[in-house]
Amino acid sequence: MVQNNSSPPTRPPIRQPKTGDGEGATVLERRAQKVKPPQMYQVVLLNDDYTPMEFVVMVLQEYFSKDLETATQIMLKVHVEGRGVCGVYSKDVATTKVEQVLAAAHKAGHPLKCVSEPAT
Ligand code: TYC
Repeated sequence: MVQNNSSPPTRPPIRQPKTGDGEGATVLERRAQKVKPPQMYQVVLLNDDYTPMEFVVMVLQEYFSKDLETATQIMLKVHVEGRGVCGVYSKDVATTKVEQVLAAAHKAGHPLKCVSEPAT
């Protein structure tokens, strides 16, 4: 089972003992919410000198649902700057995307590298 970082956000109401004023009253304790949003992961493509630009554009379209123009922009950014973010996902989805990209690149005989890392 997947572990979450959540704990019950509130305590159950506390029943006062049946003595004195407020007999049987229900007291609700005010507590701050402790549930944090899950850490998200960005999938990053890395530049190399051999993978064809067309293959990288195809990867961005197929595995990251980018249109041709956006895919081309991201590919060129990676080509010029060395790395570029393809998308931000939950940890499991980001891991799967990396595996899919590496498998497709390996199958096609390209050295394309792709990693996931915590986003912010
Ligand atoms: N630098 C590669 C070339 O000139 C193109 C390329 C772009 C490779 C992005 C990888 O993630 C990459 N053919």
